[in-house]
Amino acid sequence: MKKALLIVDVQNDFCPGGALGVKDGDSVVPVINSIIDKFDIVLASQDWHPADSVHFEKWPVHCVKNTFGAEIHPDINEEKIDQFLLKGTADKDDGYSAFEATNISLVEYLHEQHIQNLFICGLTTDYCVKATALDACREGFHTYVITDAIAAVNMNPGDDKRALQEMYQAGCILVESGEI
Ligand code: VGL
Ligand code: ZN
Repeated sequence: MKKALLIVDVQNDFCPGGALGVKDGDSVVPVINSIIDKFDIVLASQDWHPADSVHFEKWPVHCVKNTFGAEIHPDINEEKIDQFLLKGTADKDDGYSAFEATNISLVEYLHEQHIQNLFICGLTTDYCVKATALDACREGFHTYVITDAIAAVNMNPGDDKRALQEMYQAGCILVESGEI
């Protein structure tokens, strides 16, 4: 069965020093690089907001399209990415899930490529990774969440653990990178 890696939002603004930098955000990068060659297809989503998005009523301004903060972390080799997914592009919604990408239909793309197994990693555990993983389960993909290649906002302590529990209960399979 073909498998794809979906790297969610490993962008400068979610890494330490960024506008919405999360603790250990950049620690996912070497883990991702250690597994990136094991997949038939590699996808990367990018939070890609208009500067006037209503999203910024909830969050500090981050990942404004075509800015440095919205670029993928420089240590991820973009040549290995087959398809980019731009999301959060509307000015009126959050667009947390990569399945809400507006440049392509992710579901149609995965079906065309005959992908059944979808491995998800990246940022952030409690928002975009979670929303993407829940959508993937709902769409019927065998959905794996790579637990040592994700990092959380943790607005409230324990949000990361609750998010993992929610993904597990929805049918996601939790794996470590070494098991792939
Ligand atoms: C995200 C907060 C706001 C994420 C995006 O990528 O998880 N979190 N926008
Ligand atoms: Zn955002």
